[in-house]
Amino acid sequence: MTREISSERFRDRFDRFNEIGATDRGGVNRPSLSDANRRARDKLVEWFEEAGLTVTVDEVGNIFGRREGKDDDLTPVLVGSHVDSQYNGGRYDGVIGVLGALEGIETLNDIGVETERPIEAVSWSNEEGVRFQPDMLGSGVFAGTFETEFAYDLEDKEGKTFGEELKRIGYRGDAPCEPRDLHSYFELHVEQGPTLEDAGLSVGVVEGVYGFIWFDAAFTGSADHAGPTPMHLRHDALMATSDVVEAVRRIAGTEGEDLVGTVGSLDVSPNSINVIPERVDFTVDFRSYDDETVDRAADSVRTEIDHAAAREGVEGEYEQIMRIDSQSFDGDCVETVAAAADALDAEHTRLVSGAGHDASYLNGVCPTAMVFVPSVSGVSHTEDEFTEWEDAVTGANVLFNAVLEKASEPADWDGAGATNA
Ligand code: HGY
Ligand code: MN
Ligand code: MN
Repeated sequence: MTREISSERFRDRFDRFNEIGATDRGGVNRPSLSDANRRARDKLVEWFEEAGLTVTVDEVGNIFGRREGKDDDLTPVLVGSHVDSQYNGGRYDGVIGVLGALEGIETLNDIGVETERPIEAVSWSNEEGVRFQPDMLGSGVFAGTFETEFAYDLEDKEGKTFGEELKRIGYRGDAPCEPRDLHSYFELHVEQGPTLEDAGLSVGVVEGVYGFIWFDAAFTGSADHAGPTPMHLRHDALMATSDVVEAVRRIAGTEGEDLVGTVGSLDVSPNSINVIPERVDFTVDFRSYDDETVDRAADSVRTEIDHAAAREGVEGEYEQIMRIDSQSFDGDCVETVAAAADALDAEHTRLVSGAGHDASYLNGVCPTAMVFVPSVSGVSHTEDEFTEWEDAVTGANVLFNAVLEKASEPADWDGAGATNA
């Protein structure tokens, strides 16, 4: 028997939540550990507590809301996403997954269902990685990939550390952030790509996530006057950078069928119209579902940086700041999502995510799967990000019924359909 959430309450919460850090163009600006992010966290804790959840904040600021089950010794089903955003990002990225998790729990409260297993809603810290790199930091520490001290020492462009900012906003919790026994993890997220919309479908059953690599890179040349300095005497950091930017596009176009490459951030100094650029700091992001493709692209771009530096007579440097392998989700959890979509008559397809998600790290801790809903025009990480509310509700219902199925599995579950709720 399928259960359905309250679309009205979900919508009301979604709109009220996105008033926090709202931008004039209909997006949100709630970067990690900013004041807006603190207000969003405060609102979430308030709603978790109103829903009767036991709230725990861990040492890197991950927020958990636990709903007890009949047998609290059973491992919990974890469900959630993140509420930090891009600078001037979208209203749906992450939020739809955290509020979708809460809405499912509220619905269980409404219908008075006590599940076999505890259910925990979660909001992971620093998923976006825009202010503090790497991204998916809170879930990465939870999965044991990063140490807590590594996270605390990360600095933003103003030299503020993650640890200081976390304490400043009051979310440096006491609970240890480390792997623990979980039954399974589910995450609802907007697709952030065109597949579902192109296919006219409302639900994506996500089978895995691309692997990716991030570099911080820089060229240091010689500043000089843009007028009297002959071209052959220049050591222009931006000219070397432009060779590498062109190379990233070429590598992505030639070294892998699904390979994508991006130079997303670039700072020029002294950044003056009539001064030859002395230094350029830039980033490189390569992704593919094939890990060897990612590694090949990384090798190629390192070679391109060395060659550009030699050609221009500048100093080149690069540092790998993020590397995560591609992930294939747990077959049983994926089938549970597909079965929930079928039971709800939600037309769906299976796909792999080009965007990174906290589920990538949870996949190393417990059986994990994701539910996607369409992004209009496939757009995301901008203020124009949009998902039809009907699709958001369908996705939240699929998530809810998949979680309910798993939370109904008793200790000695034999694999047959478990939901008796
Ligand atoms: O980079 C990503 O894919 C995610 O938004 N952190
Ligand atoms: Mn996200
Ligand atoms: Mn994102």
